Formats: sequence, C-alpha cells, structure tokens
Amino acid sequence: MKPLLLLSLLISPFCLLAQQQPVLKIKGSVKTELTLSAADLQRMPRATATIKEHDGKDYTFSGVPVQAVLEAAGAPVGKQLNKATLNTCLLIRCADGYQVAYSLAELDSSFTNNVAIIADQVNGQPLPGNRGPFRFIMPGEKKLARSAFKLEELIVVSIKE
Ligand SMILES: Nc1nc2c(c(=O)[nH]1)N[C@H]1C(S)=C(S)[C@@H](COP(=O)(O)O)O[C@H]1N2
Ligand SMILES: [Mo]
Repeated sequence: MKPLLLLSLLISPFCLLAQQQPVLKIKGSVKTELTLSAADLQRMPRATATIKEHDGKDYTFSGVPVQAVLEAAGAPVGKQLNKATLNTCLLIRCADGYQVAYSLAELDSSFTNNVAIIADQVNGQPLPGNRGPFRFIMPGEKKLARSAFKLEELIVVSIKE
C-alpha cells in the first residue's frame, strides 16, 4: 500500500471526529443523560424570549424551553419541584470556560413567568459563530450575565450543606 494512502486511512477517523456536529449535554443528577444535536433541539417544543442587549436593542431568540430539556432528562419539574427537591440547581458550562448557576425553581413555569430557553436562533437567524451554536437566554433579568453563550453542558446538581 502507498504510504500516503495508508496515512489518510489512519487519520480519517480523527477527521470524522473533528467534524462532529455540536451538541449540548445534559448530565448530573438526572434519570437520563442527554446529548442533543441542533436537529434534536429543532424537534422539541419551541418558545421565544426577548432580551435587550448592550447596544440597547431588543433581540428575539427562539429555541427550546429549558424546562422541556430538564423534563426530557428526568430532572424535577413542575409538581416534582417540592420541599424534597428545591435544592436542585443547574450549572451551565460553556466552551470558553464560563460557568453560571440557576436553581431549578428559577427555570420552572410553576414558579416564574420568565421562560428561559436554549436558543439556537436570534431574529430568525442562526446564532453568530462567536455566540453559538446554543445560548441560554433568561428574559426578565437586569443583567445579561447569566445569558451564557457557547453552551456545552447543563449539569443538574442537588446541593446540601
Ligand atoms: N460563554 C459566555 N457567556 C457569556 C459571557 C462569557 O464571558 N462567556 N459573558 C456574560 C456577560 S457578563 C454578559 S454581560 C453577556 C453579554 O455579553 P457581551 O457584553 O459580550 O454582549 O453575556 C454573558 N454570557
Ligand atoms: Mo457582563
């Protein structure tokens, strides 16, 4: 076999790995860990959320309600968020190392009218590369700091002192 052919055969699995589609992982204290691709998110329930960015303009994001993702993973939602489970938190980890936390009650429609979403579009377009492919959008906050972009992992953590 020619050395060049042999080399390309050897490295092709690694090229395939490098080309893999971006995914969002939901892990930690869940019944079922999930790895969601952009296509998976398109098939789930959808919602919109509008936030004002630092340029002072409103931007309407669309994506999947965070609660729907948590429910799909078997994390406590709705009536399951009770005295026994209200210490459950969501840690968000981003590709640039940024991390922020919410308590699950902040993300649940039985506690708040602010519907947080995993956004994959803004004003009808895919998120720009330096902000995508997925961004956590939390409407109704005075600061944008918890609307984390470049999402990689949502980790459900039950905290107790
Ligand atoms: N992944 C990631 N998301 C992030 C940040 C970050 O550094 N990394 N910064 C946060 C902060 S502090 C703000 S104010 C908003 C808006 O960031 P911008 O000022 O770059 O528009 O994004 C939030 N999301
Ligand atoms: Mo910020």
